Amino acid sequence: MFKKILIANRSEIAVRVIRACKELGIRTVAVYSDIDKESMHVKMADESVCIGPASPEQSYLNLPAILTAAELTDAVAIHPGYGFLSENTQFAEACATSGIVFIGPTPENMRLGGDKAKARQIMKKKGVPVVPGSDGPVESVSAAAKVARKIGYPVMLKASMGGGGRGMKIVNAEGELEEAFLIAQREALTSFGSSELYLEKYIHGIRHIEVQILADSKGEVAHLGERECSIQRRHQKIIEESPAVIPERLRKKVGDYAVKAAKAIRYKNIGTVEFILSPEDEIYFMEFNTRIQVEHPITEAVMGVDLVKEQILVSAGHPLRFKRIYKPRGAAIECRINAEDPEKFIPSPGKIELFTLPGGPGIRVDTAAYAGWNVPPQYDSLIAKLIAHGADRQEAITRMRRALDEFQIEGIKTTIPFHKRVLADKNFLEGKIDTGFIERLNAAEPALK
Ligand code: MV4
Repeated sequence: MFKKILIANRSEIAVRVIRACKELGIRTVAVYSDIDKESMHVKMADESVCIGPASPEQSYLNLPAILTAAELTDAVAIHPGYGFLSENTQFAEACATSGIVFIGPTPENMRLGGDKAKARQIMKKKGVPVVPGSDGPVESVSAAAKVARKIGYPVMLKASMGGGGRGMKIVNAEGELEEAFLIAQREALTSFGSSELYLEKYIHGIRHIEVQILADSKGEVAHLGERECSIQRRHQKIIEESPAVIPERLRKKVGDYAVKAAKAIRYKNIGTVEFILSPEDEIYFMEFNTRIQVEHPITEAVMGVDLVKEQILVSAGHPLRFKRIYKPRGAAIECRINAEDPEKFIPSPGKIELFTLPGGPGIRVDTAAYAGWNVPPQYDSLIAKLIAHGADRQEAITRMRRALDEFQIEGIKTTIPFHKRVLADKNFLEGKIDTGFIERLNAAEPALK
């Protein structure tokens, strides 16, 4: 087993990884920026190294500084968490060059995770369903027009190197195509460093369903059920739940597709296969997420597995454990508590004056925040993840509402009031959700005063 791991991240996910390391008897190294000196992840790690000023580019994205910190402390592996360098192929390759294990998939897996047009093309060839559209990238307006005419409008232009909802454009008719294509190309080039686009039929009223996968270095693949992530706002997930509220027939299908997708690209380590579910109950592959995700705790609750621990074990070459005993138990929901205005969703950094955590049966809070701590404006506004687990969806929701009432945060604004609104909504309670849910909620019932 690894003797020492460096965690190339901050906040709750750094704390989460340190906890897994402690249980495995692995020493930990925290890295931190100037303003994160008093952070919980720094206090919890065995050692810590300052890697630069507050700006992410100069600290948590500072590849040479992080590799130097690993070398100075004799860390034999690096866990990247999520965000920051977690999906950076160059970083994974640089780790390998320095003889350090990158705790994550192979560089090839990561490259394919970044190249959505290529991933789509491979999945189609391997028999994993994709939305009707182009076979790989579309090189020109005329090539796009040809595909669009065949599949019919509306279509969606997507940046090959985009993803997570960034760099997408809906085109309603051929008359709009040329202008949209040129704008999308230009935006893709500035945002992702590549102007390459691909095209898909646009499907309205979809749900976002993703499947957790875990694969060992021998290529054994297990799936750990699905998560419903449709409650999102401008591609930022806000509430996730597991299992998804779908018929058993679809649950089986999406799990099988995910394993097939992972095997087709010889996927290693932890990952997520993202699908969309159409109103007609068609499942389509969307993309690979080649990291541990924010919402992993709901899968942990339902499957009774420590995913970070399992991830570290497979990274160290261990075979998959309990391959046949991943059995779902009950239901879990996660609310992302952000330091944001709950009506306008604009960041609300500052000093936390009071921080009283909820507790009791079925409640988990992943956080690195505490009373007296300053939420810095430089980073993501996620300050806590509240996870409720129950015997069924109804109990998980009831527990979540109870825990949201217990959670007391003062000094900054948080999204807790917004979560309370969603969890009291009739459609949400009936499981009638899709990616348009929050927009409809705000239109029907403008934010409470
Ligand atoms: C789509 C789609 C509809 N049709 N593709 C957004 C995240 C990225 N992984 C895939 N996304 C979508 N792709 C086709 N062909 C709808 C989404 C989508 C979405 C689109 C608009 C507004 C909110 C959305 C939320 C999730 C997914």
